[in-house]
Amino acid sequence: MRTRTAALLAWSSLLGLSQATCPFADPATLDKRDDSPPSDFLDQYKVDDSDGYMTSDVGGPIEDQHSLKAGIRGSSLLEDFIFRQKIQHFDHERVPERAVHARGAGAHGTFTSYGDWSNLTAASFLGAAGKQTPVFIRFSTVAGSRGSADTARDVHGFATRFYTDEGNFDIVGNNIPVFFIQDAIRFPDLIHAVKPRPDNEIPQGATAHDSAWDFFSSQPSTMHTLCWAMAGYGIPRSYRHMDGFGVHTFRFVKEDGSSKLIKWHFKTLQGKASLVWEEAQVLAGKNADFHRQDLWDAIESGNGPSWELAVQVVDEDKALAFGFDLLDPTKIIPEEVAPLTKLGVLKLDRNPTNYFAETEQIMFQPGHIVRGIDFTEDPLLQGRLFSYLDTQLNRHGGPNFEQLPINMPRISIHNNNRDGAGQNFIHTNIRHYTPNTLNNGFPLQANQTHGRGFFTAPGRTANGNLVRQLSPTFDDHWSQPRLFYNSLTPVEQQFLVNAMRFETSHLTSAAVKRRVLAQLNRVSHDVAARVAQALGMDAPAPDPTFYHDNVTAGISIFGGGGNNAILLPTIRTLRVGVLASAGSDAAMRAAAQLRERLVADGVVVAVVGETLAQGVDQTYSAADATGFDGVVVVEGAEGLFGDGREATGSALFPAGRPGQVLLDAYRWGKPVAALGRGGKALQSVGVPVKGEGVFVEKEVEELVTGLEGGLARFRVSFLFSFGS
Ligand code: HDE
Repeated sequence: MRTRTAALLAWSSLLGLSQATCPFADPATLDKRDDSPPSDFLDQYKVDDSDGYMTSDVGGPIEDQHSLKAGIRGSSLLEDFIFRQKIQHFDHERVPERAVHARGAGAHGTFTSYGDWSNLTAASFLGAAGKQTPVFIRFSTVAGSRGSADTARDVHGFATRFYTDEGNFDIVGNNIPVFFIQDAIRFPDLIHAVKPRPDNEIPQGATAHDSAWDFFSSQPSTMHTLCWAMAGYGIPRSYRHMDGFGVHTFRFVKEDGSSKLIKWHFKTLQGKASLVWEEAQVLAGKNADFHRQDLWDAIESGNGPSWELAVQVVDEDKALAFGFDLLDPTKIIPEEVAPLTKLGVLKLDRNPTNYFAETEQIMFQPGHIVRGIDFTEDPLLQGRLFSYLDTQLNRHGGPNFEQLPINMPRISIHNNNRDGAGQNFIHTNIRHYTPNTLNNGFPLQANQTHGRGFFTAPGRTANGNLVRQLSPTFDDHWSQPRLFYNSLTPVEQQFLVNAMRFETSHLTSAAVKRRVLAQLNRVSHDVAARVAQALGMDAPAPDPTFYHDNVTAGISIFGGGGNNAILLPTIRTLRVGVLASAGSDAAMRAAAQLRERLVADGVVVAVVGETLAQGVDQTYSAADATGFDGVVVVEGAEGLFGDGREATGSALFPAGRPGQVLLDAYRWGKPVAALGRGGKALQSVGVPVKGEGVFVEKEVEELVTGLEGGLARFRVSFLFSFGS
């Protein structure tokens, strides 16, 4: 049984805390860091309880199932140190949840650089082809609290830590490349507006309420991010099916000090895909853990997700060259203006061992930066550099949060920061000040030319009068939302309109509704008119100042449907429900055959039956279309479907469940299929057997070909009755 003491001993020796072994003690070794991490740095902290006696926190063996009492029916005693310690520890189990992004899930992985990128940056983790760096990514929603549903419509956090050999580097990004506001000082207002009402704490993790849209419509810088969030980007199919973005413009700095402006992108190698809104709402009740479960299962099955890390690179003197300001975080740089350079690939392959110790305690900061990368003057970024450090102090209760195992850099730490609550290190240097002579000047100062130190891009300048205002180059809030809207396919535009209709239908204030329509109308009269129709209000007259017909690449999630659908690069890990009948041998044989065939292609199969008989994974009473990316009815099960309302074959599930699963899958645009006489089930619930995304075949092989093609087109190319 590994003890905490042993772990701490291993830790301090790994970190070279003894001055005798400190790599900085001998100047000859200054640039030769040999702190190569063990295969899993966190292993040394893991506590294995698979044998041995229970102990108190200070190590003595104990029993802790009964408190100490004065007499068998008497009062408990204050002297019961076992009781006090156990209850006290429990009372302090929670730390404050994140003020935003409280709900999330994370995993470990590795980044591998495609090349030596010293032509762009001095960052060492990008310094050689094949160079590997451990990473941890935490995905999240923003508004909901820690126990909220994964599928709330929201911007999603995409925070990545690189444990580089020159210190930790975090890209604390989102799955949407722009943000609601342009100056950090407005962040508390934004979050107060979107969070639940202060009187009744309603609604949880949702923006369909007056205060959110009161703020959005009074603060038009929100329009661009709102459009992304109302399109499929707000309800991704999984964390694995979304891109990530650094949002702000940053800088790459080379060894010689020259710098360029960059934007970070993480491009999903699973393909982009989104849920549909009704499905997301149903999921919030049926499986609030849908996204964390998906990520966990994919990694456990050896199908961990990957992203390519890419940058758009722009010359320093081009910050204002494209008709907007690169310091404005509400703007994308269209890919036509600055193409993506793919720097490397990042793969997640290990789930956390302990959610709290890893996912909850990882403390990201945009200020965790490494040599070769630098900030810009983006006023949102500048404010974040304060906020994240401050929030970590609040969550941890002291300044030593970087010493938590998940936050520890994978290289040794040497500085004169001392003490504080929870200090884990035993510093041996008694001359903990600089300059000193009594410790031979150590630790030395590292900079651009000595010790591969961090340095600020030497070309950066600042001057000007002190002003409390935003630059007028941040003023256009409507051209880019329109660019976004123009770049969606008609089905996706409808998706966005439907989302706006849903949200604004919840508003009670007529003034807010009118202001929302006025803002939408500056983006698109078409959108404003369609939303106004649902609200029963008159559409405002066109407001064409910012109207244009430009489009840009990379916006559409699903593509145009049919042959123009954007295909997913892989259907591995997508889930197919095989609707069978435990009472029919033919159905169970066909289900087994289908399972074998689909599993061979990496598809996850769940066979559904009336009872958990051999070969059945789920009952009809537990199964739901939300759990599947595609659904098949096999021959022999058709008798269970009745007319979609009546249960005809069994009293083991609520009336109409099989038909409900099938119909929901179809309504939500998922491919549905039937084998042989199973086609009757489609007819009995009103699914057109020749409809788009519907595959009725006699042979398993043909059915699998059709169904897998449908899965790759990821449903929305089939979306029909979706409004207008
Ligand atoms: Fe955050 N944000 N944020 N944010 N943010 C936090 O930090 C904040 C912003 C983002 O998985 C908090 O550790 C301010 C933009 C992610 O642990 C807090 C402003 C982007 C995460 C905070 C912003 C983000 C956070 C809450 C406006 C995308 C979760 C807990 C200036 C580029 C990280 C914490 C994780 C978390 C402040 C705006 C992304 C309160 C003041 C823009 C992914 O410090």
